[in-house]
Order: sequence, then C-alpha cells, then structure tokens
Amino acid sequence: MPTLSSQLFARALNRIPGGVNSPVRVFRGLDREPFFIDRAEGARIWDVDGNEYIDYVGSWGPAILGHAPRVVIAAIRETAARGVSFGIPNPLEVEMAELICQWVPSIEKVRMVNSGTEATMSCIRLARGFTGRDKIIKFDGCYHGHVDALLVQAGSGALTHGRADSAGVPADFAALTISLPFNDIEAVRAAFRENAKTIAAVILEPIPANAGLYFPRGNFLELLREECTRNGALLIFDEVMTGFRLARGGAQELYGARPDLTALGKVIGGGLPVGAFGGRAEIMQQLSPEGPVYQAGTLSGNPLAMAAGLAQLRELERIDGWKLLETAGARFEEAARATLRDLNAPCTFHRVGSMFCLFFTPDAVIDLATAKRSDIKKFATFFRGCLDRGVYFAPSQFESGFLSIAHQDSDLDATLRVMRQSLTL
Ligand code: KE4
Repeated sequence: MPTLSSQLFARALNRIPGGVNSPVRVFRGLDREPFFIDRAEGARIWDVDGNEYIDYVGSWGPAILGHAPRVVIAAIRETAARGVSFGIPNPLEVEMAELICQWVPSIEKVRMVNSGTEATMSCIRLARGFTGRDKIIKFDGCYHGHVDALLVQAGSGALTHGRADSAGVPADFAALTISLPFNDIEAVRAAFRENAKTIAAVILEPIPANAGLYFPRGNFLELLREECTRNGALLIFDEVMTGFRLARGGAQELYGARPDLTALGKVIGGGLPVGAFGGRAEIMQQLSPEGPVYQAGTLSGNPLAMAAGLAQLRELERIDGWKLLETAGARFEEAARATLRDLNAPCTFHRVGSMFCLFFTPDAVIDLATAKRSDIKKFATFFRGCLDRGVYFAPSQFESGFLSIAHQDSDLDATLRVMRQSLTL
C-alpha cells in the first residue's frame, strides 16, 4: 500500500514542476521521495503517515524557537483577527524597522519585503542605482535567492541540482556578475583592478551556509571592507540565514564588520513570508518614493509577518536565545566530533552558533571547490539512515543544519546515537 506521502507526491508531480514548490525539497540524489508534512511542534515534525522526526532543517532557518512557538502563534492569531493585509502603513512595520535598526547598527534605514530573494535583488538594484555602476562581485557557492544577477555559481538548490548557473538568465546579465573563490582576497583585488570603477558592489554570505557551512579565513571580511571602500563599491552582507540567528546583530556582530547594506529574512518573519534590506541612510534614501531607485511590494510589511517576527525576536531577546543556542551548539559539536573520532569517520564537522554541517570529506573545507570534494553517496546513505531512524537533516550535502531553542539535550543525545548508527551503514 503506497504511503500517503507517495500518493501526494504523485498528485503533486501532475501539477507542480518536480512535485515541489522549491527544488531543494525534492530529495535529489537521495534515492528517496520527499515526505509530506502534517504538523510540527518544538523540535519535532510529523509526516502525513504519522512518522515523527527530530527536525534540523527548521523551515531552512525561520524556526529558531522551534516549530509553532506559543508566542508566535498567539501574535498571529491576535493580529489576524483585526485583518490580514491592508496595503496601508501599519504600526507593526514601524516597530519592526526600529528593532532592526537598533539591533543591527550598520542599518540606519530598512525596508521590508517578502522573501530573501527580494531582499538581495533590491540590494543589487540599489547598489547599482547609488553607484551608477553595473558589475557585481559574488562568491562561488554563495546563494542569494533566485535573482537573475546572482544565479551565477550559486549554491543551495542550484548546486544540489548541478546547475550553479541558471537557464533563462541572459548572457549579458550574467556577464555583469563576477564570481570568485571565497576567501581569495587576491582574486578580489585583481577583479577590482581589471574592472576599475565599474563594480557597484560585492555581495556575500559573511558565513557561507549554502554549499554546506564554512567560514571566512583570517581577516577576509575586514580586507573585503577595505577593498570596497578603496574602490568605491558597496559591501553587501546577505544575512538572510545568519541574521538574528548567530547573534542579536547577526554575523556582522560576531566579526565586528560594517557592511553598507544587509539583506535579511527567515527569522524576522517567525515562519511567515518575509525579507528586509537596509543600511546606510544616504544609500537607502535613493529608494522610491524619495529617490530614483524603484522598489515595491503589495505585502511588504504586512501585519501578520511583522507580528510573528516581532514576537519571535522579542522572545529570543527575553530568554537570551543566542546564549542558549551557543551552549546547545557547543554541546552538540563536542559530542559529534567525539563520535567522528571514535569511528574514525572521514568527515569534517563545522559549526557556528546553532548552524552546523557534516561534510563527507576528511579534507579542510574552505570554499566551494573543497566542499565539492565531499562524497555525495556517503552523504546520501547517512541521510537515509538518519531519516529511517527519526532524524531529519537537510536533504543535501550543500546545505546547513539548524538547532533551535526547542532542541533539548535528550533530542541531541538521541540524534547522536542515530548519527553513530548511520555513519556505519
Ligand atoms: P528566499 O527567497 O528563499 O526567502 O531566500 C533566499 C536566500 C537568500 N540568501 C540566503 C543566504 C539564503 O540562504 C536564502 C535561501 N536559503 C535556502 C536554503 N539554503 C532556502 C530553501 C529553499 O530554497 O527552498
């Protein structure tokens, strides 16, 4: 008897491309069909066939408090009772803007949008409008959403599905995007020399998490800041994933960095569709209706996403969630590393705060090229082993895992037991 998930997937394939509304959900290369979710609470999810999993995807980042946190659900219910969307300024978007600017000092003005893609797309257009320049530097393996200008050597689903560049992006567009190896400051300097006064911005995930998770080496971020300032280009941090997750002020707080623009998303919506972008006031003033750079959105700043996001962020601050997540993350990392040592497993484990990644390569992972040395087949066996034992990790080697406030020590201990079994399959 086919499972309910497989019946739903068969129907989905009839009417939805690939059966999914986002490619990374399709379990590509994992020799499994995706399951369909029924409900979620805390650190756990249940599929439509009643199978329970400890969840380390967390809706790809938003579920930092765990699923269906009481404060968020209450805020949505209460706000929805007064109307769902107005297209008229509402008090909650003012509160959200004030909170973002207070928590992220580099952001003097901010505008809400409805996805991370919209946030990065708007940053690119704004940088081009502000500088009068057209070219963009990004880094191989960094993923910034499905923006034409940034689907060049992109990570996440583009990488998982083996198409780091996308069809449908005109060659003339792609030619304006220069993609370089992450951590290679000499390549950045050479690109600025070879494209003098034509580069509008450098955009990056300050801690890349869409080709698996790896880190800026040495003072790479500081040198990027210097090169952008020296060459009159804007520095854009894509903190859609790291923002409000790794620290109250995101990765830029951890590294003491000061980008010109920041893209945000995920956590600030409490699970509802959201994005935001902000930065120096003199740049943001270029946006319509004050300036010549047009950007707009029917549902931007909608009260439900604002209420959910504010409730989540304020709860994070109330409980000092970042400290709790660091404690849990360190505990998980220590036990995971001990397991890998004990099994002499050919793996590399990376973690920062509540974000982690297990690469199936013994080599150091510092950029996309080294991440791609991972043994995808071993990852697939590990993923299936964990799934069959009730642990759901991101369905791709080129993604990151997320802990939430809701993950208890007992969940982590159970997960580590499952990891140990799945690493020896
Ligand atoms: P969205 O448009 O999917 O809301 O955000 C795009 C985006 C931008 N920047 C970063 C750093 C991101 O990680 C993302 C989206 N992340 C992926 C997971 N790696 C979303 C999952 C999906 O594509 O279904």
